[in-house]
Amino acid sequence: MRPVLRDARFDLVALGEPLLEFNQTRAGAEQFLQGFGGDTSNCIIAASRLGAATAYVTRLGDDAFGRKFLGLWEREHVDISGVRTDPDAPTGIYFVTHGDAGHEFSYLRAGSAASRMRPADLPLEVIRDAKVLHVSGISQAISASACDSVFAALDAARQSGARISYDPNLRLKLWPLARAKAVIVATLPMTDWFLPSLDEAALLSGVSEANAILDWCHAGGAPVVALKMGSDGVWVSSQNVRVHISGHRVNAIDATGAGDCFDGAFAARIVAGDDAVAAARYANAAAALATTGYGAVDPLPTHADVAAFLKRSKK
Ligand code: KDG
Repeated sequence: MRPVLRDARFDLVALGEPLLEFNQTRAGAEQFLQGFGGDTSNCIIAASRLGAATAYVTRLGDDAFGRKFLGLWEREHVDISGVRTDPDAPTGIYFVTHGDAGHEFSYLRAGSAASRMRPADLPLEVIRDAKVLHVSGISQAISASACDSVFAALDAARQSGARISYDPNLRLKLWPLARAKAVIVATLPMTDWFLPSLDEAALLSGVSEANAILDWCHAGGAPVVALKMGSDGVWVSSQNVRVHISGHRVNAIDATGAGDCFDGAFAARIVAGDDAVAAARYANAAAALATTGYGAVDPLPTHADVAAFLKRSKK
């Protein structure tokens, strides 16, 4: 039997690829605002803003964009002792454009520094010092060696007693559904908290109704699932509980990174002692606030923001 969350230097360590973000100012506009993205980086910054002790594991290019990220994580109090610089490959970037169907991502990341992550280079001392390790399907999709690195990190974290948080973040521009499904399904039994969105879980499972999706996740080996439904809230399910938490009405401007904010907030509250339902209630509010500004990182809320919002929403 694995021990309960133990003492460790970091509440949350995330592993994956940061992407410099260029976000269209409105549908059809030619102007793009520079910001920061990359699902696991968004998640770790969200957790840090909410008071968790955090560290990030990745590789950056030795370039201006990589240096921007180092400055960002320093400002956001994210430990970077697990960040390596690759002299031979660039930091990845992506563009966010907006249209009637919501936002669309276009990537310039093939051959990026993070995609050259290899198990042999992992900073295991950082990963072993985590209470929770967070990884995503994007971390696995960017290359075969990154995928191997995720599995090696999961092994190391589990052996040291860390809990595993996993967001499939299905991006079909990065890998075909059949391969994504094979890898994600193989990862499910290694997780403690599986955090998919409704759309991606429906694609992975082949069923569309929330209860059927949750059953599919548990049958695949995920003990606790938070099924993110955007403005329709979230379902939380385990062997003992299945509850729906309603969404919040906010003036949503850009949903980029809202799911990552949920993940970071969820982990921050779990290590603070919440159970999965309480953590999801909090994360649901944090994610709603994350949609009220442009970009993946700028609108991420602080604990004071979330507490005030939850108080207002009770009235
Ligand atoms: O969840 C938002 C992320 O998807 C975005 O920041 C970019 O990491 C990204 C990706 O790979 O799509």
